[in-house]
Amino acid sequence: MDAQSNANLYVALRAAFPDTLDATAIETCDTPRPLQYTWRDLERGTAMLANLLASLGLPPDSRIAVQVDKSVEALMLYLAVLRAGHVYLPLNTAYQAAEIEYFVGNAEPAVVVCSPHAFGWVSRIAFAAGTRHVYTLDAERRGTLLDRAAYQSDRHEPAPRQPDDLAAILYTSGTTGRSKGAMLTHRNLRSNAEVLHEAWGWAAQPRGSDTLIHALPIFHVHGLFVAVHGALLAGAKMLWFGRFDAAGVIARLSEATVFMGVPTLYTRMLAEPALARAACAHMRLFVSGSAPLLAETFDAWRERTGHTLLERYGMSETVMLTSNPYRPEEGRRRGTVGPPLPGVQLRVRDERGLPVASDETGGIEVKGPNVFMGYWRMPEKTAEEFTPDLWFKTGDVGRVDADGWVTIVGRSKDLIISGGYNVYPAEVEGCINQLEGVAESAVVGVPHPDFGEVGVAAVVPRAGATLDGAAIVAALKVRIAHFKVPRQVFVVPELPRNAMGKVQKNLLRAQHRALFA
Ligand code: MCA
Ligand code: AMP
Repeated sequence: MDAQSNANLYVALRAAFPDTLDATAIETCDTPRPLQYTWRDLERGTAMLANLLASLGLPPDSRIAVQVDKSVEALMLYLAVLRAGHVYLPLNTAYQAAEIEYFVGNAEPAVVVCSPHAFGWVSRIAFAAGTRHVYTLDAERRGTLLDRAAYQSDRHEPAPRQPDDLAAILYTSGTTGRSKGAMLTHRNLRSNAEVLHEAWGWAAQPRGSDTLIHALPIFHVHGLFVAVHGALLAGAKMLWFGRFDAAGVIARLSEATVFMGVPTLYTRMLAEPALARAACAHMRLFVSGSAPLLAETFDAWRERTGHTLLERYGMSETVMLTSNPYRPEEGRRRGTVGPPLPGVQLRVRDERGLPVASDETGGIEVKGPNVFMGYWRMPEKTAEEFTPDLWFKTGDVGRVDADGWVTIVGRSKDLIISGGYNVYPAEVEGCINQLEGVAESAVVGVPHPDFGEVGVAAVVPRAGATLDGAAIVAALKVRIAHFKVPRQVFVVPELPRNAMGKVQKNLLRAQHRALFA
């Protein structure tokens, strides 16, 4: 089956590999010595992993849940899952036992891959949930996954997939506190990758001439789909960082042409004296997204490097929605996320669901081949998030000007975006409220110079109980991913409420907004 008749995303990515498979596809930058992976290594490695999965005799829609440190082999596992026709379920390495237990219980994966050091607790959770296969993989290429794959053939025919077959499930926390698995299809991912291939100038370069610095995690849309698909579809080499390191990335910019980051990565690079025009002279594109980009970061970047950041906007449920233009003559603008990408429809509605005039603010709704199929096994939640005429309600608040350019002004969903990670106050409050002696709590986001925004909690003790903010932080750190834990916890006699009894989070936000200034 060829790329025309088989909608498997891997087929499209593979078709873009350069003719010379012996060229370097990925070079590691922060391993003890640099490792070079050729395109042939990607082809063979993903075939062996796909054959291992095939040997398990799983039904096509089986979920393969993966919580491992970033490595090229972890990337190959993602590609192998696509290739084998299964559904990839990436999990943030920061998630702790209770979080993993929820995801595994909800998604019922056939296979779980985790770090060797986490095998004990992860396998207990997985086997209890009915998972039959648990493999391990660490960043040094050790573990049972590769041991087993080593016996497999390095040839594999990509499994036939239809455009609407599932390719991945990405969990995004919900405003009610429970995470929902966004179901993304081969069509969603492929259409978005192809649109970005044109929109960001990959297509206009001679194939194989670009080099992407990849320094984002590969368990979220930005690092896994936007960056990886962009590079693979262009036959571009990747300079691969297991962890983001500002000085390390700057030192490799002279070999690269494209970089993608969340705003925190840009502010951290701006803090490095080595960031200068000369260091960026070889670059053609810097992309920012996943969180609001401050005007001062946009300006400082232009001033220091001579490059204008290209800001774009997207979601786990929709992949990329809008983008500032690639071509400088079309003008990248500060403060806007640009017009909708080709094929994406975007509209703004007021609270009653009625259209607003241009430049008026309202809820952003979208439609297009990139929009997900719904939340895994949550038809009611899915129905709630779509309008009757099937537009997806993003929960972002914004406006569109007369030329169609979109500006995000806020969110109707109660969400904190910290260093590009989403933190849902409802989830954190739920966790705090279960602690002994807690009557109730409220978590709000406040400005932070490094992470853009961080959570701060106000906690009310039960009558007669004595609470300590630091002890609450410590208790949370063994229960939830550390990036979700409020930076500061205030013990207060009561929460500010309005006449209806609703907690006035805006007052809490105002009270603490200068905490990290
Ligand atoms: C780490 N910590 C954080 C964060 N990251 N706290 C709040 N927010 C964060 N983002 C905490 C750790 O738990 C730890 O706390 C302490 O900070 C230091 O951790 P460390 O691992 O050393 O941090 P780091 O390596 O410096 O990580 C910061 C980072 C990372 C590089 C900015 O957060 C990152 O890679 N962010 C990118 C996230 C991303 O890819 N988002 C895309 C989502 P403790 O000491 O207590 O343990 S996709 C998306 O949003 C949509 C679709 C889109 O539009 O792209
Ligand atoms: P996630 O669910 O993790 O994929 O996060 C998606 C959310 O990130 C969106 O709904 C927005 O609130 C936010 N987001 C992504 N890109 C931008 C951007 N360029 N500016 C402001 N917010 C953004």
